[in-house]
Amino acid sequence: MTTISPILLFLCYLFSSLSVGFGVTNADSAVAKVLCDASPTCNSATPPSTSSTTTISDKNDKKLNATRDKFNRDGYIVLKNYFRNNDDPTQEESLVPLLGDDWHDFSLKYWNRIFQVLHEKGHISEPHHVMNDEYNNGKLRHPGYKEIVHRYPGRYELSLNRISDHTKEEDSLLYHDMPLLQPIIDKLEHLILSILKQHPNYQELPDGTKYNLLHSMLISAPHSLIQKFHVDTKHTNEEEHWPAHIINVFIPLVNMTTRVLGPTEVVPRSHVQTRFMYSDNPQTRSQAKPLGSSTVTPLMNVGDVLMFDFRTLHRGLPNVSRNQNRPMLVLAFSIPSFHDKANWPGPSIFE
Ligand SMILES: *[C@@H]1O[C@H](CO)[C@@H](O)[C@H](O)[C@H]1NC(C)=O
Ligand SMILES: *[C@@H]1O[C@H](CO)[C@@H](O)[C@H](O)[C@H]1NC(C)=O
Ligand SMILES: CC(=O)N[C@H]1CO[C@H](CO)[C@@H](O)[C@@H]1O
Repeated sequence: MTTISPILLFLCYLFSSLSVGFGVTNADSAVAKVLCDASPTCNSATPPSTSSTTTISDKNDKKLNATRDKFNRDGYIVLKNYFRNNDDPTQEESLVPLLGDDWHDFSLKYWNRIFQVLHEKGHISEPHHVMNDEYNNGKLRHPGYKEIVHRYPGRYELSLNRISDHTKEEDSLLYHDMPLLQPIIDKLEHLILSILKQHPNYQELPDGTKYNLLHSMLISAPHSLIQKFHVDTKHTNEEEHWPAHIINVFIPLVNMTTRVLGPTEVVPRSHVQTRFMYSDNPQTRSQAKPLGSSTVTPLMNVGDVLMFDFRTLHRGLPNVSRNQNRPMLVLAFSIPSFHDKANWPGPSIFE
């Protein structure tokens, strides 16, 4: 306890996260509590409300800040009815039909199309997904293509980003049938920016780019297997905890109110510990192990949204449905200087 002051804040954050239950003892929690009490900025407790004449924009600002702070603290957030606009019927219409009908229908059509193209191009022997070794043991070339990545047995991610040097052939991929994306982005943008702008390296580009966006569909087929807990990116700073540089936004296209459709499980607050995952030092690395701690599995309807830090441990649960694909729209927003190359390797299916 003698040399902590320069890193007080960080330790404090770390300990308060650890207290969620990565096997820390009560004594550790007591230390965390003391450290937190010693620093006024330690906990992200909501400041006491000061004004009785709050304007609407003040109120919205507070709500936004509270959401952002919760995201920072837990590494994820679930916003129920986010695309429904129940609270403010005077605002733009609900986006539920766009998601539950248009995007849902497109996801199934696109899924069939991409397997058909894989077949036409000689990459797979049948023009549709079947659960057998051909797909699950790597014949759909591991890890996949620019257009489709096989993330795990029965679990595929279909990119919707057109590659810049796209060929005429790519036009056969139904991009022209893609439903509107902009209203969904518009709805999310304010909150996403308030999170990304906290990053020390956040900088809007001279051309006005405020973030990079990758969009895709994550589709679990019947019989998909349970994934291992994983993160989607390394930390940008391994010396201390920095705010998120890239955020996953999971938007269900079907109601997922039971565990039957293989929802996503996350480990709250694990985004802090995962900084240690890639350390060369085994002892440091062991601090990254939050497995066995409590997890959450948000069950979402169309209209809800799950947002999580790419560094938060998560996994897809198995799909016990025999006849229904589970499609999700996935938007990944990052600070302008960061490009997520790691998750989209591979040549094009047209090469
Ligand atoms: C919200 O957070 C921003 C940035 O941290 C801050 O400048 C602003 O005063 C906060 N607004 C409210 C109402 O708390
Ligand atoms: C999804 O759940 C919502 C909220 O419970 C409900 O209003 C809607 O009808 C459900 N949609 C389907 C297709 O079951
Ligand atoms: C955990 C679980 O129930 N997984 C199931 C996913 O679906 C296949 C096929 O229905 C089952 O064999 C698995 O047990």
